[in-house]
Amino acid sequence: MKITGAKVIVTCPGRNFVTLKIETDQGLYGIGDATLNGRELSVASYLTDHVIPVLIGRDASRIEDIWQYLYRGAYWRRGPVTMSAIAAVDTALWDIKGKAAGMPVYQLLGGASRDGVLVYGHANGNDIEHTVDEVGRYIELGYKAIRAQSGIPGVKGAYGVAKGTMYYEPADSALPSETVWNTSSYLNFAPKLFDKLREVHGYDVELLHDVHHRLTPIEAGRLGRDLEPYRLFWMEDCTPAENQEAFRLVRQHTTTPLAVGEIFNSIHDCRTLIQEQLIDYIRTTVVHAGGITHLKQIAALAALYQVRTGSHGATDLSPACMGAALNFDLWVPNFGIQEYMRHTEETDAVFPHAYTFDDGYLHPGNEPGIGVDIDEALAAKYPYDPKQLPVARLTDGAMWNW
Ligand code: GCO
Ligand code: MG
Repeated sequence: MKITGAKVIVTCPGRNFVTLKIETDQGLYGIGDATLNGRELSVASYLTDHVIPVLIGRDASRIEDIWQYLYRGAYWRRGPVTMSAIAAVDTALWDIKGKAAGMPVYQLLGGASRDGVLVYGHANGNDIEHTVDEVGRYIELGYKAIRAQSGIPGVKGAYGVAKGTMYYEPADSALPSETVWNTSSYLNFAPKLFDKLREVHGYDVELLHDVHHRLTPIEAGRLGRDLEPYRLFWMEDCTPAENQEAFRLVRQHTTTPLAVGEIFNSIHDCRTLIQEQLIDYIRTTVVHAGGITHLKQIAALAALYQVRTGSHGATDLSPACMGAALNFDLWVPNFGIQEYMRHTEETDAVFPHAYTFDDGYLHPGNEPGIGVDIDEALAAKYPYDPKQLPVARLTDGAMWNW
């Protein structure tokens, strides 16, 4: 089965998405997500200018060989742009293979290991009371696991607090908006938030929290310890992980489970974290970590150390990524949880999909391939709208990690 054509579709049904569509001489096509929030056109160019020309004429069934060809062949290995581009090709080829076999991708991977994919939703509010109400609303919607983020008194633009309550999108302006971060206010506040959440909602619901790279390792250790009574499912990205060894210090101080990896793009980014059992959940995802082919390797390494998966699933990852992720999640033996932020109705209309939510679980459906399509005519009605992620500064004006 030969690849006869490929194109990149950039569309903005509420937010920007980059999608690769690969066509074959047998009339089958596949799609893959290539969205890198705030840097979308870099991946679009990488695909159009450098990858598509070398795909034409190749055998679409040789997924592994094409992955190796693009990874080794670039010479310049790794990095979010390269790995998102490779992921898009990889996902589209798994989609094609599934369609050729008449099976959903999870069947090709080895079949379902579970009946459904446990997901967590995002509840956020302007203050503790509001966040407590929002968590209650998610419980009513059927969620078994909920991430809670709250505005912090005196902190302008705390991470994770949406303007609306259902659809959160941090990339909100053409030039990065500026937020201010205050570590001591946050460290004093966060335990109070979870104390109230447990008092009102009890311990049956799983609660998660994202620190979004804001703390130093010793501060992260202290927060983890202070949150221990509230039994978090995980504390996410508590400190930047470029230096993986930094997590030794965090780990020495807390038994709160740790999750890291949404900005990783390679197994090498998480090798030390996994092999030294410095984390409990690895958050690499299909689109930013080289596709299903590479995610399989990361998950297999993680399984040796009882580290489970917890893939990133924010709204900047398109439904095409979600469809692929859910097929992966239904199969992967060491699955932990899947993040699920709902897309807007406009986005869902551009990407018709087979996956469904029921009582806290998603299922990828049984359509052949990844179970997600793109309506190109509709996509064309939503032109690219440049948007960037915010930046964060400390109260003295110095740059910090957003
Ligand atoms: C998460 C993430 C996101 C990111 C976003 C950046 O845990 O869902 O931290 O909200 O900030 O994906 O584009
Ligand atoms: Mg996160």
